[in-house]
Amino acid sequence: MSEAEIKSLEEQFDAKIARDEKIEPKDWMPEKYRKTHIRQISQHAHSEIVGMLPEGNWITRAPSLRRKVALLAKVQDEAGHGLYLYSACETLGITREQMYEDLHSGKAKYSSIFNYPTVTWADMGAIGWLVDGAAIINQVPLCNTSFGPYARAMVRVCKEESFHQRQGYEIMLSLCNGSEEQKEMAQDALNRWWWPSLMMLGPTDAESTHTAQSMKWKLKRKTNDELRQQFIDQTVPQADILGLTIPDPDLKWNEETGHYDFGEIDWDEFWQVVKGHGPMNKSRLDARRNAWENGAWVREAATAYADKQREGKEEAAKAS
Ligand code: FAQ
Repeated sequence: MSEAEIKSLEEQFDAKIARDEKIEPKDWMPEKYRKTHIRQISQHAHSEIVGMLPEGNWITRAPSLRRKVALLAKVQDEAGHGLYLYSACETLGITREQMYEDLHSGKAKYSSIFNYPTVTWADMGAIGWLVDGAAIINQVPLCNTSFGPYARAMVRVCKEESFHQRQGYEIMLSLCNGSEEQKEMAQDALNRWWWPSLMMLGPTDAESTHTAQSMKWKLKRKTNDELRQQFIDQTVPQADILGLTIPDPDLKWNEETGHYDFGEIDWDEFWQVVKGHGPMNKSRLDARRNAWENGAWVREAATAYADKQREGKEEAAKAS
């Protein structure tokens, strides 16, 4: 393709983005747009699948049948979200095997938040309330992202996340209305999950390598800092209703800005976790690698069955 042809395609692409039209898989797109979408969507898919592990740990220990059914449904939804996202990503020309390989080799990232342990039942409440709460704030703008398959996947994901957030908040509410010990458990879970939930929304805008370009492409509709502030402003009144204290002595309503001011985030901890040195990184990756290896016979059996079905159809077609 000549330089003039590429320039014309780029202009048409930019005009489409400016008109808020969706980019579809068969449309021409700059190589960097394709690559950055593969990066973000595959990391998002990996986060959903790895994100099943901290809660999966509690399914057999849920305190009642009702809680067990709700938690089971939530974890299954997360598997579904991973599958829509892997499918959306495949439309950009990467295979699912390649994405899994990148996760298992440690090349691809997944969300930092899933590298923390779930030590009490209250953690199921805190994850639903805070982690799904932050995920919704991050993902609602993605329903309007410029790449069609990603935007459409996000619409359904967000509907399900809203149920997830409510089931978590309801667990917290029950614990806070329960015995003194139960309320302490809820406070302890908030203390451990608050700061990692703020980190989950990504580095500050000043430190973020991709935000500026992703905003231009309308992949991101809001910056990491904007989303973090929105999350804090939304969540503090919810903690007040629960009667819990956010573990940040610098948290204060600011009349002038109309937002909460908050304390310094420990970015060293964030980067340590992102680089693989969080409390559960090794265990999470080992679990995913083992699942892949132990599932080899299922993939082989499914492929053999599909081959047999196809051969059967071909023979039937020849005979008729
Ligand atoms: N963890 O330049 P930026 C969920 C990396 S789903 C690890 O700001 P970007 C549902 C980033 O990749 C949770 N790494 O990057 C659920 C980049 O490194 P790279 C996942 C992080 O992409 C709930 C570098 O730092 N959600 O929770 C993190 O513009 C409950 C520089 O960062 C999504 O994936 C992090 N937290 O903005 C499931 C949403 N933050 O790739 C189960 C879609 C940043 O150059 C239970 N993704 N990094 O090597 C996004 O919105 C964006 O990708 C951000 C990061 C906002 C996460």
